[in-house]
Amino acid sequence: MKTGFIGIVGRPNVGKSTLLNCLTGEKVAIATDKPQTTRNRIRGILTEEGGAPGEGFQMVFIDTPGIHKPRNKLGGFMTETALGTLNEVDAVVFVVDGGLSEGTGDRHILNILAETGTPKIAAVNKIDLMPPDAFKAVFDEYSKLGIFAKVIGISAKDGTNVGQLKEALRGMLPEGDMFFPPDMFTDHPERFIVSEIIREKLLMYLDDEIPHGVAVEIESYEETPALTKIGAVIICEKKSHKGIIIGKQGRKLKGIGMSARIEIENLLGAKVFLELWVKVKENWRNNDFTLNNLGYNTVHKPKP
Ligand SMILES: Nc1nc2c(ncn2[C@@H]2O[C@H](COP(=O)(O)OP(=O)(O)OP(=O)(O)O)[C@@H](O)[C@H]2O)c(=O)[nH]1
Ligand SMILES: [Mg+2]
Repeated sequence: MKTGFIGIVGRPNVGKSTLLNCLTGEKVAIATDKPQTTRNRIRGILTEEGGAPGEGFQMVFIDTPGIHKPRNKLGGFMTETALGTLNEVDAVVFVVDGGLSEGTGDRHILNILAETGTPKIAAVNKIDLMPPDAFKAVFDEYSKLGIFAKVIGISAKDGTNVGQLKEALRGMLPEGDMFFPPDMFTDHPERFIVSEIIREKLLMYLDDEIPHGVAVEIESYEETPALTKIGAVIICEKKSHKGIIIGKQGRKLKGIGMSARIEIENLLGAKVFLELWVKVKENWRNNDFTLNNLGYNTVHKPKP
């Protein structure tokens, strides 16, 4: 069968994580309207065994942080993680927001992609928001670069043309054995997904600069037959941010906790008791020790 790894890369907020979820049919990655939502590589697996001989495949998608000009060590880790993926996969999907004009950020990534030998597809996303004539111009622009084996207009939100993208990617993968059991859709531990769900609710409930400065650390995780008890610390950068996160009479934090708990219960199929604390760690995004503790530490060196 066809098996391989596929990197999903692009600028922040273009819809990479939404695409990962659409491709796998599962909510593997958190996706919000805030740029720089994804901070690690997120792996999602899609296996199709049936059909005619030779039609089966296993695709391991690697969603990556949005590539941007870093302003702190966390941003540096994120961009390095994304770029390090390019040479470690069998195919790359470069996602662009069709509604945005090409910026210096895109040109920077395009230059890197042009030098990367891995086969590439450009996915012009959010076509549901684009008038058809606008798509034609973007399609021509990316086609004439000569970097991409294919340019496809998609909507990761409603699934338009995502099947076509999948088909094109299948054709790029080598023959091989499965890397993961066929029913597995991610290899991330539940604790990690739980911390991401809490972070997603924080991003959704908070405005302005605070979301970028929060992180979630699972402190305790206890499974009993009756319920799963989870204790998590929300790290933020300023005392004033802590006050905003907690809210008047603790209302904001309560809302965040409740919506996270409902989703975690769905994920685990168990009753959950979720306890959240908020801690201030000034400038943690530049603190190696804290970054390391939070798992923002793996340096991906491209293959020689
Ligand atoms: N209308 C529309 N919105 C989309 C589409 N795909 C993604 N979005 C929205 O775009 C926003 C960003 O989506 P994400 O999937 O988080 O984007 P990302 O590229 O993973 O972002 P980072 O992780 O921050 O780099 C969210 O509000 C999505 O709902 C699409 O096809 N159409
Ligand atoms: Mg993302």
